[in-house]
Amino acid sequence: MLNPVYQPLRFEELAPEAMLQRSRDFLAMMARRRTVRDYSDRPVPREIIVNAVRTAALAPSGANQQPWTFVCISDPAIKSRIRVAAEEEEKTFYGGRAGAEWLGALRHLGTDWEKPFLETAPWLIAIFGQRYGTAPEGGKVKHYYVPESVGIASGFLIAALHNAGLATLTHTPSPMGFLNEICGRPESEKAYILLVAGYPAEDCRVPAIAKKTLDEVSVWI
Ligand code: IYR
Repeated sequence: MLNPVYQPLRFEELAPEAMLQRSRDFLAMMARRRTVRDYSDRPVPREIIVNAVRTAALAPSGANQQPWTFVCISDPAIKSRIRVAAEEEEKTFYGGRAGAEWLGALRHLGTDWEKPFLETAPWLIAIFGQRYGTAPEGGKVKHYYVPESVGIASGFLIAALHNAGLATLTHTPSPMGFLNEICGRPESEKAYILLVAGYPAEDCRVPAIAKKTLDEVSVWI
């Protein structure tokens, strides 16, 4: 066994009351998050996106390989290309490729093939998973638990953006292969989510849907 190098854990212990209060405050803050599909074109300072991506990049990952690339897009020309390509896929998807069962499952969300938010919102973050890495001498490095790692990092990113006062949408045009070409990412990377971030439009409305209750989502043994 190799001898790993260790360092002290800088654990910050909280008083029990502070723990409770913080857990309640975080729950209340996250409970206000809604997926938003209608965006304002108000600009959002780059540093907020930078800090959110830095937060996402702190996520745990398989073998600490951090198998992700966040492509942060604010260039209107690139957003426009993404909208055109995504809508092309979505037209086919809603036109029948999805199948009746899938389209039925989406009906209560009121989504369709049109994705104006891909141009309106100030930021798009294309989240790529690195199926494998490249060794310094060239050659492939196997990556482990890539979808799980990217999913966790995406959760961190969404929470960080919400905490900063921004609305987000986890958009998943399918298939997403066009993002490799537009974002200039190699074949070794796979797009998982196209995250939209910005301020909601003034008159933004969201579907009247609810989350499952604690009893519905958990078992305590
Ligand atoms: N990608 C399509 C369809 C879609 C699929 C699921 I699953 C959703 O939760 C929402 C939408 C779209 O973005 O419209």
